[in-house]
Amino acid sequence: MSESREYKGKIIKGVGGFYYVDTADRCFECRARGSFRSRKITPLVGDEVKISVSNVTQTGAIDEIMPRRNELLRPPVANVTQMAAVVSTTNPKPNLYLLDKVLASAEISGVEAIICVNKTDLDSGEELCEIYRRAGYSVIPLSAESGANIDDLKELLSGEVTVFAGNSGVGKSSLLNCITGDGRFETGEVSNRVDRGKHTTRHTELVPLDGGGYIIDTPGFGTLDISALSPENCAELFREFEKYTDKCRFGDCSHTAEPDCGVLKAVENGEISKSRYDSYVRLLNEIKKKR
Ligand SMILES: Nc1nc2c(ncn2[C@@H]2O[C@H](COP(=O)(O)OP(=O)(O)OP(=O)(O)O)[C@@H](O)[C@H]2O)c(=O)[nH]1
Ligand SMILES: [Mg+2]
Ligand SMILES: [Zn+2]
Repeated sequence: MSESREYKGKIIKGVGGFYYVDTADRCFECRARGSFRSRKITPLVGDEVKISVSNVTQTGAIDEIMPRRNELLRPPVANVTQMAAVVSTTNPKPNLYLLDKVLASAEISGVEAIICVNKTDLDSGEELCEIYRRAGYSVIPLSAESGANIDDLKELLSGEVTVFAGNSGVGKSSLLNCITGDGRFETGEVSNRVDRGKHTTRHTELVPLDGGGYIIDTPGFGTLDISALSPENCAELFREFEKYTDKCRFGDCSHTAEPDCGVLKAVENGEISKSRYDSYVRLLNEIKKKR
C-alpha cells in the first residue's frame, strides 16, 4: 500500500463521480469511499470533509463528511451561510413576488439574506431599496456595469459561503465577474435567453474568494418548494410582521380579513410595505391551493 497524507477541506465541485476538495495546500481530485454509497450518503458541494491523498497519484479519497449545518435543494449545496438575493432596478423589471419567495426560502433554511439591487446605472431603484430596508434586510445598491459599491459587497462576502439567487437576467454572473475580476462566469443578453439552459450544462461550484469565503452562481432561480409550508407559518417568513402579530385580536389571525389585525393596521399606516404584504397574501393562497 502506498503512503498517503490526510487533509481537511471543502468540496467545491462535483463532476461525474469526482469531487474537487479545496484544502489549505491546494485542490485535490477525490473519489468518495464505497462505504458512503452503501450508507446512502452522497457528498454535496459545500461539505466539509476529511480526505487522504496518495503521495504517488496525488488524488484522494473522501474518508469522512462532517455534520452539515444546512442543505439547500436548489442549488444542491451544503453549509451555505448567506444568500445574496439579486434583483435589478430595470431590464428585467423587478419581480417582487419572486424576490419575496427567494427571501422566504432563505428564512426557511435559516440562512441570512442580503439584497443586491443591481443595474443602478440604469435606474436608481431607491424605492426598491427602501422597501427592503424597512423590512429589516441589508440592502446594497450595485452596478456590475459601473462597479458601484462592489467593494462593499466584497466586504460582506468575506469569510462567508454565499449563494447568489435571483431571476434570469438580473446580473448575478456579471456581479460575480466583477467580484472575482476574471470573467469566468458566463453572462448573456437579456433578450437572447429563451433557450437558456438547454445547451449549457451547469454544475454547482463554490468559487474561492481572495479575501476568504466562497461564492456560488445559480442559473435563473428555481421556485420555492412550498409543500412543507402551512398557512399558519407563512407569516413567519416575512420577518417584519412579527412585531405586529401580537397586536392581532385573534391568536390564529391570518392577517387578511380579520378585525383588529395588527399586520393590516401596519400596512395601512405604511409601517409594512404594501408589496411585501401582497406577496404574503399571494404566497398564502398558493400554499392553501396546494393542500
Ligand atoms: N446596464 C447594466 N447591465 C447589466 C448590469 N449587470 C448585468 N448587466 C447585463 O444584464 C445581462 C444579464 O446579465 P447576467 O449576469 O448574465 O444575468 P444572470 O442573472 O446571471 O442571468 P442567468 O444566468 O440567466 O440567471 C447582460 O447583458 C449584462 O451585461 C448592470 O449593472 N448594468
Ligand atoms: Mg448567470
Ligand atoms: Zn393579524
